[in-house]
Amino acid sequence: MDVLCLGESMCVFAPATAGPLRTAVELHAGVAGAESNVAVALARLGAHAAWHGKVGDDPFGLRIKDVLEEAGVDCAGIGTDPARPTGVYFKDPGPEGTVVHYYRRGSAASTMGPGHLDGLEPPKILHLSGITPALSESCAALVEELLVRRALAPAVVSFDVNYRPALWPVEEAGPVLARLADAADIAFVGLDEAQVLWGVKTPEDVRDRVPDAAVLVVKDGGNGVTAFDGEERHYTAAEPVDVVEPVGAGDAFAAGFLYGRLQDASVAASMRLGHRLAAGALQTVGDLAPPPSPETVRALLEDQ
Ligand code: KDG
Repeated sequence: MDVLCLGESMCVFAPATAGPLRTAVELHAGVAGAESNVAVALARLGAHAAWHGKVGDDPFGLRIKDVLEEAGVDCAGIGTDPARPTGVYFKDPGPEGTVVHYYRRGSAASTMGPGHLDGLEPPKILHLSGITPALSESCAALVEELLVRRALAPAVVSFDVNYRPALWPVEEAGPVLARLADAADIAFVGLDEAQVLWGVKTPEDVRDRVPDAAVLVVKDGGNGVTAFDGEERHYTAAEPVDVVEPVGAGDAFAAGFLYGRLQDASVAASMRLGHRLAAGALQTVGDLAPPPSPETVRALLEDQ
């Protein structure tokens, strides 16, 4: 197994035509989830990627399995909880941006806990995010077990901070997410979320807050990405794009970066592939865009 991604996936509904949820008559349905997005993007690039999580015994859970399987994700690790629903959420577009309404408390995924991955072969990379510890106490304990205590012993643990304010307040999330990011081999964080979580201003400030992550990737939207790799600092500019919808761009970046690392590409080259995947996600309404061609991937991963 190249990459095992663990987290919660949900069905997402958004107005099918412009306008707020309150008056929408038709809704567009899809599948969403930060970690499953990473698995899908990696599988589309040709990696052996699995998504582990729990869904309810309901049509939403079946839909998640169908969509991930169709994308080539290894779904053998999807558990079903007959007593709990699959989480869902709704997007409400408005003049101030899109507001998200989650219906996921008590979901099947929220019952994951320590021991969830017991007995599995360690993958090359285990990818987790800061959404999971916000789901429930048992999910938080599972992340501690896998990330801090390294229960599964993968070669690399990757952690995307992914702060979701609707799930937990900043006072609670800030210290927890800094500690978890610091325990990772590869940590991703947006500069904007780092500012909210830790009151920092620059990528260097973020490095001071997260000094121990072996590789720390600080994403600053259209301003580019700075990565700290031990003592080295790398910067790459973002690709200029007309943004259609930003959701999923962070997951796409993480997938591109991790794919580069799987191919033993340098940090700088992995950032280039991350940017290319993120650019695709920014230009599409859904979370992810089709992958670049294998020739483009190879060219981006070559050191220039
Ligand atoms: O990164 C995109 C995710 O935020 C979206 O797919 C939904 O996983 C999600 C969440 O918990 O907000």
